[in-house]
Amino acid sequence: SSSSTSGRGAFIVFEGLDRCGKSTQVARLVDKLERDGHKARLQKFPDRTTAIGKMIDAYLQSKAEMDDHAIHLLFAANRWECAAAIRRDLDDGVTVIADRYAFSGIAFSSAKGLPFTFCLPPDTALPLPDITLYLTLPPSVASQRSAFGVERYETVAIQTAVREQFGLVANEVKKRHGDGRWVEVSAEGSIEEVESRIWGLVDSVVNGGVDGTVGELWV
Ligand code: ADP
Ligand code: FDM
Ligand code: MG
Repeated sequence: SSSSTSGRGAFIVFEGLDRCGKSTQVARLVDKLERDGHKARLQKFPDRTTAIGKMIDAYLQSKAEMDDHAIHLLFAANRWECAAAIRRDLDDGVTVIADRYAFSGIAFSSAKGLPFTFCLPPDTALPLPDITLYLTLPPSVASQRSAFGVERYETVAIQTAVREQFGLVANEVKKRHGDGRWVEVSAEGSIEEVESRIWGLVDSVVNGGVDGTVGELWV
């Protein structure tokens, strides 16, 4: 592929409820891009390897309690500590595939009752994803999958509230950045079926369909 010589990499974000298949699909997509000759890197959010990430990990495993506002800001801080590396990689022609991003931050915190006026500002001016693929799966199906319920937030009631907030987040992205920045993808069916839907959408983005410069979220 010529993508690594024809400009910057694409910034592609995957979002969706817990257990909808994000981590499975991002891993397969990074492999596929590399096989096709692209430079690609997977970036998980939260990045649990950093000092902030370890605090987040303890919170998600219910080993630590935290004020809702404080943990929201830690999730955002965890993105900021990765932001420069994402921009650098994109500039170097690396396609960055993120497993969750700021949109999870807003959806989960607002599902707990925090207002959008509090939730959006901390992520302002983070690298703007070229496209966000929002994988959809009924919470009743997701909850049947292995390991559901292990971490905080993994209840059908919370997931249903988060799904409603993701709808509002989608509207915000489309309003501020255009309809094309947020695409819903059905996560129902086999891993291979979901994968081919995703490849169909990602193809034009990685093969030249991005703006010259990386934008800024909410700006
Ligand atoms: P997420 O990262 O969105 O929480 P995962 O990719 O970890 O989801 O998938 C959750 C579980 O469901 C894993 O056990 C995974 O193997 C399984 N899984 C993923 N995609 C599918 C699919 N299309 N059909 C059935 N099971 C799936
Ligand atoms: N989560 C994730 C948030 O609450 N805020 C955020 O900003 C982000 C990125 O953390 F329950 C939640 C969403 C999910 C958990 O789980 C992360 P995975 O399995 O690592 O994606
Ligand atoms: Mg995952």
